[in-house]
Amino acid sequence: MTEHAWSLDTLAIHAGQPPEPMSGAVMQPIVLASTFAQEAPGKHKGYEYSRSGNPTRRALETCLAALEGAKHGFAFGSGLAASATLLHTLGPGDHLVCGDDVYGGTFRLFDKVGRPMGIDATFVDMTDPGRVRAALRPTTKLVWLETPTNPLLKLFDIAAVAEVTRAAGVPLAVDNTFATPVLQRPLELGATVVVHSTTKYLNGHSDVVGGALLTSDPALAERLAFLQNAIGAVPSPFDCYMVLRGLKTLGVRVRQHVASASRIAERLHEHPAVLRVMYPGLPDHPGHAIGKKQMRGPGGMISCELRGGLDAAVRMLGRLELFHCAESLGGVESLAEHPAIMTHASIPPEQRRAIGIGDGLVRLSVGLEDLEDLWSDLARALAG
Ligand code: P1T
Repeated sequence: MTEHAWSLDTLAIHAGQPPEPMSGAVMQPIVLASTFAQEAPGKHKGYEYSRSGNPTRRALETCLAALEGAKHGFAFGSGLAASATLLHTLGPGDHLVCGDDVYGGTFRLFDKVGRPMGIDATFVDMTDPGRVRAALRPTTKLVWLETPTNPLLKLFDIAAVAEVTRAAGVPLAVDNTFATPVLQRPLELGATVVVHSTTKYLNGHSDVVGGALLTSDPALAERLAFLQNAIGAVPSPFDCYMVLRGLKTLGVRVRQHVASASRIAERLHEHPAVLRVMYPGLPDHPGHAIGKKQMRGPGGMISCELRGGLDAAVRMLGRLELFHCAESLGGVESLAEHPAIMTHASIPPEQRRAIGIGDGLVRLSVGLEDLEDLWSDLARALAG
């Protein structure tokens, strides 16, 4: 197959998924086998043991790599399993630089797991790439960013940060979970490796926890292949199948998430109960111009600060009927959550406040329900 010539919507349906040779089945078989018969010791058909490699996982890894324009893909049992495996490319005495606004679990991984391993981390606001340069040390082995960030929806200029990391010879990891490859392709902008929580938009139906790493760097790919097998944080074949199934509609889903979120963000912006709306599609967003440059749409996530602070946020979340109050994002159903109490509780309160995660902050994952139904739910919850 000449997959490289196809557009993303086509790759999402076909990449890594030729019809099954025996029956012609057009959907990938779920190969549950934990082990594979060998003709003679060491003489096998490419699979030995399902932790090391599995045909259903291989199909997913090939498809995800194609979507990100990567040569190599690695799937994991969760987004954090992918991140933890990447963290293991560093060792005691090494240092990493991370964006100041990341998923709470990513902060916790670097702060509470990496530091005891002897890996120091510096968190910096990367809206000025000069701060990344200033934070680099001779021992820096990884620069990590999310854009758009979770939960503040800040945008960092991937190409500008990549220029800094390339000059220093340090790999750049970009967590592309919020944007998806439909809206942003970090490897084309100079990133070394893309990180995903496939739990979110890629699977898209809130029924799988998974993760992935995608890279075209041969040395990093070799190390990741070793670590994926040696650490063993791999996904089940069934979960791989589920993500492959979800991926087939990724393009249409993400375009609709963007269309609905854009309208809701505009309306929230005008709402008297809302102090501030964080959405890259709004012209007053500080990263609006960067978004136009590096993204094909501002995404389906919106954060907003309510005038009434914590009480107003908790009241609003309690009044919503269609939006579920729940962690996670990127599914067909709309979700709302309170970052300070829920997804970012693992960040110390003073640090949360310092970066702008206030007690009145509410994060919305705008789903695929009817736009007017969603708006009437939000308007009712914000009223009074
Ligand atoms: O939950 P898991 O599949 O392990 O993925 C972790 C992760 C990594 N990167 C980003 C940007 C994320 O948002 C997450 C998980 N986030 C949530 C559960 C959340 O509600 O924000």
